[in-house]
Amino acid sequence: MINKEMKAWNFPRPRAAVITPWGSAGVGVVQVRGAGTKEILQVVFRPARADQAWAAPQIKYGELLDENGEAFDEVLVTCRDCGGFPVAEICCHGGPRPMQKLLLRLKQLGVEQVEPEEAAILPHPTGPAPAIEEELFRALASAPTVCVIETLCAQRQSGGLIDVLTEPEFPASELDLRRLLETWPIAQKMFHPPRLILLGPPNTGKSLLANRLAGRDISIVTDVPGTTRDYVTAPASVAGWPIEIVDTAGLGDAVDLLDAKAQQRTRRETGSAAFGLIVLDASEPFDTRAADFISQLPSIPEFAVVLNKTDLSSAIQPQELPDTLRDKPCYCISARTGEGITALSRGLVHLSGFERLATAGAILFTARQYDLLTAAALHQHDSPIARRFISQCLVGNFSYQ
Ligand SMILES: Nc1nc2c(ncn2[C@@H]2O[C@H](COP(=O)(O)OP(=O)(O)OP(=O)(O)O)[C@@H](O)[C@H]2O)c(=O)[nH]1
Ligand SMILES: [Mg+2]
Repeated sequence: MINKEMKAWNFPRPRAAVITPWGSAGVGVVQVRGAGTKEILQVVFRPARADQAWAAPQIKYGELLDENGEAFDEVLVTCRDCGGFPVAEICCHGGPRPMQKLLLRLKQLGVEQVEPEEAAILPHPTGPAPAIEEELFRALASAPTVCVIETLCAQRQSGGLIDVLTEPEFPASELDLRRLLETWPIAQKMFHPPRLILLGPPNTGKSLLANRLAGRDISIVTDVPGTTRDYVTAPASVAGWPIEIVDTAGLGDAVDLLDAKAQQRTRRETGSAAFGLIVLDASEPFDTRAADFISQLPSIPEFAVVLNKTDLSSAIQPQELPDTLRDKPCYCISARTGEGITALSRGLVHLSGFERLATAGAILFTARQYDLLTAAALHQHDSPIARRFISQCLVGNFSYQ
């Protein structure tokens, strides 16, 4: 419902977005912005001290009010000016209920709810934000891990993508464009995490290792061989990079129909994995189970070997591994104590390709950028048309005119 009072305000309509994750938490933040935001606050928010006008960066403490003027949450509110528009942030108590109630109230007042990605894009002080900055804010809003955030923020700093594309001399050669284009296949993984499959004979510690890498209990761990049946997947941050962990049923001679079916699933999942870890129990000499497993190893694009349980007496050394595994990177770890996990995590960052992003400087982070710079690379690097594609990549729409 948009009332008469609101119609008098200077539209565009105010918009609201929840900018913290849903779920139980200490605090949940709802952003409200656009013309009319301050008037909306006057309706839904009663400050504890009513005598103050809004002055950024002031934080006001007070209550949220429902349609009957009844208080339903105590909140902190900030309101600042951003590119000519007020932007308010209302810090509610955590848990979905107060935020849902606030959003409902805002909807009654004609406030449109938008996705958090949209909330991240604040009006640019000198007109519309250049396309690439808009993309940067959108990407940041969905960045899954700390290294992704750092990599994206670096694109605004010296040596980052914006800096490189705005250099008058860029591209000095076709190679400059090619180098940027080569970052895209890996940069895409920041938003589509590669799958890491844990494979091994039963009872070697795959599930305990999966829990370690994920930083939480995703899989059941017992000393009974054949504990994991259905494979278990979970997003994880490995040394700050996003990787999807896939814990699987142990492979070897199936002991019954259920085990055979579980192993079938393990093999099927291997097909969608970008890379893998072969987890072996270093505390036991190679037995027929391990040999059977290695002889039937499913094919994976890239993998490393993990000798687990180094906290127990070691029966296998890396140099004793069979030929099929000996030329692969090998990590001696204890999933129980955590020993060797840091080195393994670094190895996974290398195997996943993320390592190259950490040192790449400028990278491409959207398909639009990739398409436009590919188009530029199809022309002579310093031709006017190539430069127009590059300028379009920075600022907005391109036309051949
Ligand atoms: N001492 C020691 N025990 C470990 C280690 N890793 C795993 N274990 C133990 O080994 C047993 C099997 O661990 P799981 O993680 O369930 O092994 P799994 O490979 O997932 O087993 P399946 O699902 O049956 O294939 C459990 O008793 C774990 O506590 C380790 O690093 N050190
Ligand atoms: Mg398991």
